[in-house]
Amino acid sequence: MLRKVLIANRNEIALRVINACRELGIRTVAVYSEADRNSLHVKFADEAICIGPPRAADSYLNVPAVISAAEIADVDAIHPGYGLLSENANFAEVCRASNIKFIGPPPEVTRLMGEKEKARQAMKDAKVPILPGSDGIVASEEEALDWAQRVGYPVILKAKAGGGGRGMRIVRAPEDLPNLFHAASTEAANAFGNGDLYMEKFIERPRHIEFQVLADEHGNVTTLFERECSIQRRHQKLIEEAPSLQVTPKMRAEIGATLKRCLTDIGYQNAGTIEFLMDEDGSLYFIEMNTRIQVEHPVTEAITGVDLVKAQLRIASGERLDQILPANIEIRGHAIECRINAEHPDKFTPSAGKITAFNVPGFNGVRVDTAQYAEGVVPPYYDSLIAKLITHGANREEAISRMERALSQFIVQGIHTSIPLHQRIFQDEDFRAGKFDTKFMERFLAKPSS
Ligand code: MV4
Repeated sequence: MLRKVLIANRNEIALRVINACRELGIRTVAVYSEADRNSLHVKFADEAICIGPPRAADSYLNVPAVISAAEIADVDAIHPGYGLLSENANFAEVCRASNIKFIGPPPEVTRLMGEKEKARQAMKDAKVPILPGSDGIVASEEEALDWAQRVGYPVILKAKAGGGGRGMRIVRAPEDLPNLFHAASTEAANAFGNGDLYMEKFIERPRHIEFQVLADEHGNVTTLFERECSIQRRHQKLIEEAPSLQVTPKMRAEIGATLKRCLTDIGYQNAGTIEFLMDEDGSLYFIEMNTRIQVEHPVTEAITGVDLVKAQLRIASGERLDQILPANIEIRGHAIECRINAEHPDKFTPSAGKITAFNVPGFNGVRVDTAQYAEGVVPPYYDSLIAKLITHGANREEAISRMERALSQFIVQGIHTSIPLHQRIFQDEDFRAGKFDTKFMERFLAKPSS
């Protein structure tokens, strides 16, 4: 087992990793920025090291500072959490060169999945369904016009180095393509330092469905079913659930078996998520892979009983999946997560400041992952997530009714939060009926009553 782990992250996920380490008897080292001196991850870790000024670029993203802290504290591994350095292959390489275990896949695999058109090709080779589109990069407008004609409009141009919706343009007609090609390429070059684009058939109202996987370091891979993440605004997920009502047991088994083969071939290790779009006919198509633990991992934990972060730590210690997981994992009930953000209710702008009152709900089937507390401060430098509220029930109805009760008992004063927005979404007929896609929030926010 690992002896001592540095957590290169902050907020609820840092605390989540500390708790998993504690259960495994692993010592923990927190790192923190000057803005996070009074954060709970600092208080609850065995040791804590300040790594720089508030801005993430000067602290949590500062590779030499993080590595120096790891060397000073003499850790044998680093858990990157999500965001920040979690999908940075160069960081994983520096860890390797410094003899520190990076808790995640090998840098080569992270790099492959970071190049979206290469990931697409790797999935295609393994018979994972992908959308019709270009073979690799579209090098010019002319090539793009050629591919678009073959694929059929509408198409979507995406950045090879992309993610989060930047460098993406929908093209509905050939006459619009030249301008959109340049716009997407320029945006991608500015955002990612690489303007290369690839192309896919555009799905108008997709659902976002993703599969959780775990892989050990001995070539064993298992899938832990799917999450439905279509309730999102501006590429930020608001509500996630597991399982998806749209995925049949047959699809689940087929996709699971295909992913298992694919990730074994690729040499995947540790936790990962494979994102799919579901079209109007209910077919699933791979779009990208995330090589990290995700924000919404607790809904999978709720329905499988597997502690994914403990599994990550045990995998990184060299344990085999058959030592970590029970022989037969089945889906138990239904789980939903609300991301509680510190944000202004109308403008959705961040609402930083001091929390004056804080009551966390509890009772059967309710989990709250948070690093906030009364009299604590939400700094303006980082993302606005202040808590994840997860409910679990025998079925979706029970998970929903537990969520409604828990939301009503979640009290946060001093800053604005998304709790009222979540309460309104849970009253929506379409949401309650499971009738939604990635355009749901646009329609919902346009309704006069919402
Ligand atoms: C798409 C798509 C429709 N068709 N690809 C947005 C972020 C990036 N991860 C992929 N995205 C999309 N790719 C094709 N071929 C629609 C989106 C999309 C989306 C996807 C998942 C969740 C929310 C979304 C919101 C807008 C657009």
